[in-house]
Amino acid sequence: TVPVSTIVSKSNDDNSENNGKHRLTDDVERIVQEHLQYVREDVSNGWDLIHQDGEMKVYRREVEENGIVVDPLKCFHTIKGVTGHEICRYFWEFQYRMEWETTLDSTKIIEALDPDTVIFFQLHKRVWPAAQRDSCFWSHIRCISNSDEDQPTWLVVNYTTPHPLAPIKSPQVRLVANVALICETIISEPPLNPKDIKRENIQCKLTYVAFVNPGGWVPSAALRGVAKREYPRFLKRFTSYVVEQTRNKPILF
Ligand code: H15
Repeated sequence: TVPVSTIVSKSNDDNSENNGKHRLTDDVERIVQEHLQYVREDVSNGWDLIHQDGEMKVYRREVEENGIVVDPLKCFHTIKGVTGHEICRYFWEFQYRMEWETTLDSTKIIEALDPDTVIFFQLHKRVWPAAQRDSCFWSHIRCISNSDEDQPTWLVVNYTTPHPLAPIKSPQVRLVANVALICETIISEPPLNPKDIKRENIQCKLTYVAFVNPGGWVPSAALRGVAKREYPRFLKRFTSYVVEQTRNKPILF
């Protein structure tokens, strides 16, 4: 784990005198709303099921832009014993990232915009036969309450943004991404007293969507091969990690 001192700067905007708003507030809002719409669209038309393992299903649509593979990806999974908040929290928090990420050389927070929104700079592991990539993106975590009875929906969005502390230095290539993790908590046989809910009575329904542009040409077959292997691997490893981490902890609703 890396100490909080790796945070290079707090927001330049003085959020306290600005109703908690910052320069990216409107962008964050727009992208969050787009994901909440998009998550409802089904995958019966034009999507290929590229991986299935128990409850986990990974779909993709083959799309190229100017000869560059930008295949949208949509994954569904159901995980027993954890809440949507727990899944999203472990995905968003910087301190756990290198414990479950296997595709990164490094990660750091270069700006904190508000308590729920930070800007990450990451160096990705080089994937044969492509050059190494980096990424710079805002990452936002949010809870959306649906109704008084229902459990809230939790989500995290990672969205590429430029930043003066992270200039693109050629020959370094930058990934362009729009990624969302959206989670619902299901409680089976809810006891009369919410305090009596046990981990065996909860599960998390997860949807993960990714639009990633490699930011430069990569051979199509190689990139599709990497994606087909790495996304299921990520989902399996990350969700098992959260189950392990939370097993003996109080449930975080
Ligand atoms: O979502 C994942 N990881 C987060 C947290 O590290 C970051 C991610 C992101 C990726 C790129 C840019 C910005 C943000 O949201 C899990 C990612 C799993 C990675 C699966 C491997 C993808 C392979 C295709 C990448 C293109 C590589 C080009 C050479």
